[in-house]
Amino acid sequence: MNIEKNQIAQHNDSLSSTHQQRFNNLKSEWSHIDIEAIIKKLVDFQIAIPSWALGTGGTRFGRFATGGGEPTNLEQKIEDVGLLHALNNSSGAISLHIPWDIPQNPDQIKSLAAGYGLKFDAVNSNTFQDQPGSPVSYKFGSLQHVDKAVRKQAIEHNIEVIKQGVALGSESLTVWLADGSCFPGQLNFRQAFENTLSSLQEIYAALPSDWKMFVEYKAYEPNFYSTTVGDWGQSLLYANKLGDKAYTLVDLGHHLPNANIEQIVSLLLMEGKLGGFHFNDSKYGDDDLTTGSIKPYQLFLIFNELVEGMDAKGMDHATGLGWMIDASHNVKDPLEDLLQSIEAIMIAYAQALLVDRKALVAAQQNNDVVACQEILQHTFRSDLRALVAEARLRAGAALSPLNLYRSLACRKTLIQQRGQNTVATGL
Ligand SMILES: [Mn+2]
Repeated sequence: MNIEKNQIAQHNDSLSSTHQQRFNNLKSEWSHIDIEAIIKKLVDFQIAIPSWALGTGGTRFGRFATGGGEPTNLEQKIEDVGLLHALNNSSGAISLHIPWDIPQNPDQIKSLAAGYGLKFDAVNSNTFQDQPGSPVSYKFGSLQHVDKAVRKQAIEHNIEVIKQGVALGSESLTVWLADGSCFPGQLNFRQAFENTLSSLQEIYAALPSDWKMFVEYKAYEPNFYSTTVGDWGQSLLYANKLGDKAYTLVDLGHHLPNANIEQIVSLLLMEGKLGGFHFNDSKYGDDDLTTGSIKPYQLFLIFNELVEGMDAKGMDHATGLGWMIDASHNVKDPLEDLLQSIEAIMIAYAQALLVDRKALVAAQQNNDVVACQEILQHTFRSDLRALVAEARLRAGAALSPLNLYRSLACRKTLIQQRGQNTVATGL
């Protein structure tokens, strides 16, 4: 379904006076800050939506239908991301997963996406599942496999994904490997690393000159004893050995409990090796919950390091890194969940932009630990929702995307158009 401009305008009109009051209060509270410059950064900031997050997710115990009207093909997935982008103007890209989303006619898909103002973010390969009819199996790994024929199949798949991405105007490949082992002794760690590295080198050689390769790490699952790209150190080893076009990708849920992710992103940025970011939230493991739903302070602290580190390198916040949501929605309407995630990301970004950097540096130099904490928590505890809403308003999007989505009964329309029992490809 499409949302018309007049529907957004009508919604914004109905909230206008309350919003203006809140925004004016905020402006006077932050009158020492160039608020227009902050709004411009918020308008420019875009977070890619993965094609696999538009349907209901499941766990290994099962999958429950939550709403109906799920997209059943790539065109409908693009339509859903277009709907999100119309509502919030912050979801201007889609990230495809091959082979779940192989475009039959790339030019047609490209122009469909462009019609919604969407670009194609990183393309994602899949060597964590066997596809029907595959001659060899990934049961014991893909790029790390002891059998050269399995490695070859996985390498060729990744090169095929690059070709699909080139046709769509994508500029990066994300490689996440399920490779690892479930039991001690199952793998020779060094051989698994070396096989993986030489396989990645073959894929790297097929990258177009203006492309990036993101090497995503994950501490455990589906393998439970070792993972061959298990943490940021291992990812950085691969990225450094591969070359300038290879970067580490940080997924918030892919760490052991209590890892200091803000420190990880700071050091990766320092090394010029942070390439992309996957947002989600978790309480225990890779829970893939709505971003900001469990640990909003951690999200802010990460953004604080991202902004500080990118500014130190003179990087453009909007284009310097690949930003994407990587979550799964078991009990919520996927589109509502994504709207909540984007809102949380934009608020954390806004909070990070408002940190008084000069005062923080001075407090750090004076070892004034109390002041350091006060400076960070001052912005974290400030309500910046009106600032984020103002950025949306300026960009022609909705002051309250979730409320508009609900009042227009978008899910009901999608069910009418697509049916109740549709199932999207994905996790
Ligand atoms: Mn991820």
